[in-house]
Amino acid sequence: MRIKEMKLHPIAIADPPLRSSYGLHAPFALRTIVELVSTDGLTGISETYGGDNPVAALEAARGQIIGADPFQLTRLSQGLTSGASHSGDRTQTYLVPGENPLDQASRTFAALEIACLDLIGKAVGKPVCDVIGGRARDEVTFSAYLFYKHGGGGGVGDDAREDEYGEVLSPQATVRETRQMIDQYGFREIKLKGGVLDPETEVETIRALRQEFGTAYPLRIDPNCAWSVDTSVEVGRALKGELSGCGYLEDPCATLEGMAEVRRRLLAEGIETPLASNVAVTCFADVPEAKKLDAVQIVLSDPHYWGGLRQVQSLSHLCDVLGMGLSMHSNSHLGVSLMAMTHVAAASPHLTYACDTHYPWQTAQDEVVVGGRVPFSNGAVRIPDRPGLGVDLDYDQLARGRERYQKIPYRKRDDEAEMRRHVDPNWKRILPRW
Ligand code: GKR
Ligand code: MG
Repeated sequence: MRIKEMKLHPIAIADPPLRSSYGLHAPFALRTIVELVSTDGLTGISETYGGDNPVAALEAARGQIIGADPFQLTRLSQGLTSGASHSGDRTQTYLVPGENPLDQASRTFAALEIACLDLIGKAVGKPVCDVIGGRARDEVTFSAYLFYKHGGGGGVGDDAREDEYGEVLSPQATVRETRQMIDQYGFREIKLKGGVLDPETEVETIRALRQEFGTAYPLRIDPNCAWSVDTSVEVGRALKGELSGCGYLEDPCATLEGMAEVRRRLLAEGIETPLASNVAVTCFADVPEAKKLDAVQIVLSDPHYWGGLRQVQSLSHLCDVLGMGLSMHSNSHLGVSLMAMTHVAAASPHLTYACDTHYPWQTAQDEVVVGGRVPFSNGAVRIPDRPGLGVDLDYDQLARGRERYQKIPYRKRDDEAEMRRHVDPNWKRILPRW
């Protein structure tokens, strides 16, 4: 079996005005759907980052993927990543990968690897998680991923979506948002994207969530480096009880050194809340350093930027060996990504935290998989009893996504510019802000 064709589908999907320390989500998120067609007439699919740069990087790999044997992933990876090294500003890496050659190469390879694994699964009649070594679990749990947000459901004009959650800019509104999301999806763990309101209000939000949902729902907060070391320690102290158990404090401040200091100071006060990261740790080379400094106790994996499903499995093993925990990060995405995340989480035994997902923020109108939205039951997605990723493309929906992409001016994510356009003309991302 050889790959004879690669089709790239840049699409745009409505995205609500979610806030984070990066700024504001634009009314549309950009994604790219990849199709690899084999000489046997099978098609493997994947979903990855959208916009000009990711599409150009995939285009540049066309010569290496056409004619390739989808089973020979090691060679493909060598071809795409050799010579690339990590550089650039880590606090931005997963938003704007363009400046970091290894990040971009890992992402390009990941998109191709996932489509190859879907193809292999279809060729041998097995689900992807069983192709990559077999599953440790049949279903994967996800967390309620809460955002402070402005009013609006995302999209514009004919593509404007219903505002399911309304404006959420206070602790009370966040409790309402959480209740609504949990009622709909059955999530059993909760993550709040912080770094938006002042830290006292965010502490109050976490306390309100604890009061409403009780200790059975582990809580996490992730301000994406918006706090200084001192503020991170203060929040860690204030939320000592709330973030204990299976909770964690994610990227409270920038850099491994900053995180290490927060950890030292919290431990000195007897506070063992683990620190998690998808900003200070974004590649394998960061992991030993994070361990040595005791800066990070839980790494957030992500098949889209850690170099595919098998690299996430390697990361799972590495974290296990080093005595570190493993969770999973997400960005705005549709069902193809959700299934790739589900398959790899099922086949990564050490991944014990409920994975992040932005899925509740997208709608059926934008979904590109046949049958519409991927179902959740009790906050979990089951591995479908079907070969490959277990989802097929709805070509009418895909065409709508492509048309939407053509209509809009956005070609890369820029939350800071969006914030200036809609909320505050002088807004800048300042680290630390508090
Ligand atoms: O969607 O605004 C967002 C998030 O802040 C996202 O960009 C981050 O990648 O969810 C992410 C995180 O955990 O840092
Ligand atoms: Mg994070």
